[in-house]
Amino acid sequence: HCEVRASSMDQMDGGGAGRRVKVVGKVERLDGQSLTYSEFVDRFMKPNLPVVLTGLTSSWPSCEDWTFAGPDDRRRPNLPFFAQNFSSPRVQVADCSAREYTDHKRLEMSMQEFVDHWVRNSNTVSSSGHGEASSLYLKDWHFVKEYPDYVAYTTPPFFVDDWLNMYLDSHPMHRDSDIANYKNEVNCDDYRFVYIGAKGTWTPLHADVFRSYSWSANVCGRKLWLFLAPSQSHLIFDSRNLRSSVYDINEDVSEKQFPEFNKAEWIECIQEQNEIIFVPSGWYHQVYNLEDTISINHNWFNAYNLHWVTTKLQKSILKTSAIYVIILRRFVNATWQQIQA
Ligand SMILES: O=C(O)CCC(=O)C(=O)O
Ligand SMILES: [Fe+2]
Repeated sequence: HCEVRASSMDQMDGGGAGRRVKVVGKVERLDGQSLTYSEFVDRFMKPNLPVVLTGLTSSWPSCEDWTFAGPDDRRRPNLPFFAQNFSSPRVQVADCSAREYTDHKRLEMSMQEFVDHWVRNSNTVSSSGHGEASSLYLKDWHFVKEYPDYVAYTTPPFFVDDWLNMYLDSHPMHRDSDIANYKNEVNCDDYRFVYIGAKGTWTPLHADVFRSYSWSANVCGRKLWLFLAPSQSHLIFDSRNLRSSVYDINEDVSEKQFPEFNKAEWIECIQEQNEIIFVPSGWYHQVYNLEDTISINHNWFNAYNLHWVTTKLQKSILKTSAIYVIILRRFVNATWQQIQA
């Protein structure tokens, strides 16, 4: 049958006409000030459902310090402030125009280099008369860990029962300042991140690490989220290679490789400035920055999703050990043949 394909711009503008994926619902939005913790547990954390919460960031210093006032009450990233005050020598940056396996190609650069690249690109005027936004997306920046004395935000009460970060805080991995340990240290030590991306940067389809929960707050900017419930996650896997899933729901997804993809029913959300989204365990999601966006994001688990995390870890251990068995068998065979030769 013939289907009109939405361009990626339609998708990124949240436009409906000709959309390619089937969107069947929107994420609920609630005032976080009047929601109680037990309501949050009963309605979202326990049943593992997404929600957007408003009104929880008004006292965050980051919302002022990291942004400029822009038109229509929309704030814009204050990049010089980052270059001046948080001049990290190495930040992880995804190049959203380049795929590497299941993710974007990752680069490392200094904060200053990231800011310079952004400014250079926004000053370049293309034939359409608009600046070409940078395709570089600063991700997984361990901000709290790198700048512990600067209080950028306070974790909303709904997300403080966090065994993952609590555990990692009390079991520091490498505390020496040896540069060789730097990369290892920032990768292992917590799951509290800052993301900075120009309009058009995006995150490919994925479910979060160990099937943890995540929450993500827009300090400024807007994001378009597309979610798939865990009961449907089998629909986005390769029919022959169950380890491989769809990378970009907006591209021409091969029907041969992913025969059930068109059956998937997506839940959509446009997350505005200062709103916080709760991402439940095991929900696949793809995310677009509809404006230049700064977000703060934690991954965590607790009693309500521990079963998701342990099941996932058990499966990964089984898979990894199966791979080792195959490699070991090949090694033994090769060695045996060498001995016989
Ligand atoms: O904001 C993004 O680009 C991705 C965030 C995300 O995947 C998450 O918070 O789980
Ligand atoms: Fe995620």
